[in-house]
Amino acid sequence: MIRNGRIVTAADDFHGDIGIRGGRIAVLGQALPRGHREIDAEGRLVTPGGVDAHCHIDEPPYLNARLADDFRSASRSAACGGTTTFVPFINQLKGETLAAARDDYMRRAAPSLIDYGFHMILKADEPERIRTELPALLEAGLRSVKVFMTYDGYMMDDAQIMEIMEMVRAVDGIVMVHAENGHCAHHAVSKLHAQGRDGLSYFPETSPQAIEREAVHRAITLAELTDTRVMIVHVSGDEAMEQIRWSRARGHRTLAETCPQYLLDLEPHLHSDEWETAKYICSPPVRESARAGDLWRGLVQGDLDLVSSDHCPYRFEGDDGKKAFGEARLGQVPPGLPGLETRLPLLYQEGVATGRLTPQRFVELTATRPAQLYGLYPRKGSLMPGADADVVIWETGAPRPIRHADLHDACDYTPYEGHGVTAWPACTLSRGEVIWDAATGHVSDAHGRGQFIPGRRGEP
Ligand code: DUC
Ligand code: ZN
Ligand code: ZN
Repeated sequence: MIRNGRIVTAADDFHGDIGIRGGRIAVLGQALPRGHREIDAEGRLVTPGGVDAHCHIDEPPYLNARLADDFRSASRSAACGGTTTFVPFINQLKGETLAAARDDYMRRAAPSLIDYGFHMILKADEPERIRTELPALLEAGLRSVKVFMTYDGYMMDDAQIMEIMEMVRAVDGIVMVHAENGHCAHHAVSKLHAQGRDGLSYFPETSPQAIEREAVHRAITLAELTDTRVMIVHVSGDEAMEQIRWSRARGHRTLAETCPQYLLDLEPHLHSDEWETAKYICSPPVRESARAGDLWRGLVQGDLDLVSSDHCPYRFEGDDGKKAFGEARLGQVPPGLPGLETRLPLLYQEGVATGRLTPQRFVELTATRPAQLYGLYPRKGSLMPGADADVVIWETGAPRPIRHADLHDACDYTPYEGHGVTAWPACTLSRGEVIWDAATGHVSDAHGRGQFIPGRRGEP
């Protein structure tokens, strides 16, 4: 029994108790009878566990660069940050069948502490394999794939993307699109190199908003032509968002995601050519326009559906992370920021504590909507009777600085070092089990208790 909390869901905000039985929510009410175990939530916020629908875990190395987190460390870190379900990517090895890649990721995920689903990243260089193998995987339950409009080996042409959209449409799944025009980005990098302007401070010039805006427009158009649900992932600025608004006004069901790194004002960290800048390099780049707050307005108005982390944990030190290629120059730094554990506290701080978002909208963006879109609702992202008892009890109070030393991932830095937050998960429950207790600093070591949750077909 979770007693006397301020219970916030995507719809409600009330004081009461939550009764849990057999790992599920049994009852919500007031003055409920005593439980076998009582958790005092007096004066505390209680929300559904977070659902992080975009994170990179244990993916194959990119040249010398290697992600620091496997499913053990990533799930531990997620739990301590209030996330009880994540949906990482299956990323196929060269020559591997798509089914073998899926089976491989099911094995890799076995030590997870929290529940999980999967999306699949599709690569450009094996169109025949996609053509022949993807329909069977979709039939077997895969609900979402990610395609890229940039990156060597990943960048697809429009026809290939349309073909994939048609396959995914057959199961009413979602095509996630990394929307940056790779041709334009390549051209910008070559030109900057030729001019000797290849320090890290030129990174924003390699992919300005126009490069994202054009790709978003194209992705939306391809989705319209194939009548497919498209998710524009990691929307970084107002220009991409304008395209999403435009397509919705025309009646299309375009979906969109952003991430904390695009909502906070990180762009000033890109002004130096020193290695330190590498800690803030992700694709698309963080934007100067974040200061204007347009993406926040998009979250309030519903132009954006969800906030994911895009956790991509390359270490800063060592020769297998941000410094893998040895030089602090354009094109030599693998893009990606860690953020699984900080996603919810940062969004709470910058959204709820500042008054930009209601607590309900915070829950909707970070738990309910991602669960709905990827077919995990109402088991996940909800506190309704029958749902999995995935619950976060929050501690709120004076600002506490984020310190990497206090986090639980396997990375060696956080881009948010020193950022003050006034809310932090005091206790995280997954299917009724306490997996994180901040009072004792204890994280469950029951690795392997996490379960694969198959995505249901279509939207609820
Ligand atoms: N961009 C991506 O597309 N993937 C991982 C990290 C990043 O910055
Ligand atoms: Zn991407
Ligand atoms: Zn990503």
